[in-house]
Amino acid sequence: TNEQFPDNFLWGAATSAFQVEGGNQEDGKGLSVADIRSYPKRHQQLDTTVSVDHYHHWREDVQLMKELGLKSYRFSINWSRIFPNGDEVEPNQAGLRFYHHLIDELVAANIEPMVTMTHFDQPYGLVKKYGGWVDRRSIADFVKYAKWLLKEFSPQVRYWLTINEQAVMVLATDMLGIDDHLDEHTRYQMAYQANYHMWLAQAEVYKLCHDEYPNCMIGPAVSYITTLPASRKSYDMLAAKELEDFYSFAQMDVAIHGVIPKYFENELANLNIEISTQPGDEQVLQEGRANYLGVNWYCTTIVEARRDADPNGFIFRRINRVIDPDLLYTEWGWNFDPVGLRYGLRQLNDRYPNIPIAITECGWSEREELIEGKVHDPQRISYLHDHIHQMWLAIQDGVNVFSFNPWSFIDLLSNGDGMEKRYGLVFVDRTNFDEKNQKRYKKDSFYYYQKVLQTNSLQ
Ligand code: BGP
Repeated sequence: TNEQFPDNFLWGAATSAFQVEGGNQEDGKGLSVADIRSYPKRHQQLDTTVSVDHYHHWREDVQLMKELGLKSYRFSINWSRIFPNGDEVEPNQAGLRFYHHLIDELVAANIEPMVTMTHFDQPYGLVKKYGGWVDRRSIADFVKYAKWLLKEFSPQVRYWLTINEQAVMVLATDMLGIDDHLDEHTRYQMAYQANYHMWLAQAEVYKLCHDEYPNCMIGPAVSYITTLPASRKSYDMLAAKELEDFYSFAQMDVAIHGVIPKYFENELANLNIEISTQPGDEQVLQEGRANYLGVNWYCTTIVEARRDADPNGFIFRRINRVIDPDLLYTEWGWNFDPVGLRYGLRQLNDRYPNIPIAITECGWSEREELIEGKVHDPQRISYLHDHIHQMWLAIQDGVNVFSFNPWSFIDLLSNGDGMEKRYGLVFVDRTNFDEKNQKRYKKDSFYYYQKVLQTNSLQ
């Protein structure tokens, strides 16, 4: 095949801390929002005390990454390993040590670390103390944490991602530690205030990073759900655009342009939400901008306008999601629409010309079992093949994509479905719930991806 990738293309794979590590109270680690959230779901093996025990298998896992031929690895640092309650002045040395060991091992293996500062895991201590991101004090606590990470790890880590998918947390408000029993308006009021604080906190960190660590790249990891109209009718097209702008592009517009877009403010007004701000905030956003985008891309969503809806109602009440009978869907309703990736990347390049893009997540989920030591996952292989092909075409179109990280390197806890919904290239046998000695097995997709990496081309 002649679908060759650029020489220095960063072929990676992705995970996040609470989803793989386990050891959620070891070596001084405090509990995070993710840990608290996982407890009621223990029956689905969504239990961060064990996860897939990467905390004790990291050496073996890096060995597997080497064998796979990874050029980079996207993972996250567990905030409450470093600041157990979030408000300490000095970091927890044992927490820093774990990541030093991991990063040293990666660098020795020539694997470029791409590090997320927080992936759904604010220290629960901050939620108890002042309500977490909802409170303005969270900005200073995040900036302090980010400063420490940059200082400790920036010589080895050049690619930083600040906050993972804040739009997801804002909609699933319990991921911010907001009480589920509150009425919807109160929860959204709190969540969008939290969203605002996350924007300010990241702007400060972008600026700090550019000023003090000019060799680093830093940006957000955004959930980009490319949104398509169910028909060519103008009202469906507008509905699709409005949803995509509000959910995905607002996050990127703020990170890249440093201004909160008017369409976003209008939606908050539709929800009767008022954000409290302080003088100088606009300047903070303006002065702190990302210099690349981490884009989590899985599928498209197809929407139609609800023409009976209140035109001044919230965007999610102005649309219906539509299932496309021509597309394949996972059991959890995520479609297989690879051309959507090329189309989405083109849109990003139109909106943010020349901004480098890392695809920080992209993957296919299945319920899977080990059969005689093997896992056959042909659907994941064709997902990878077709998405890599469309990404290659987007690069030919002129889009600056420099890295691709399938979700996930290894089986891990899915946010809603624990170990029942698997994404990994590596299978983890967790049939025995409390089993610490979780064995790893390479799936068929591991060998497929390995070939792509060896040849630096589509296979
Ligand atoms: C993204 C998150 C990941 C991951 C993935 C799959 O939203 O950044 O943490 O879990 O989606 O989602 P799920 O776990 O719900 O299948």
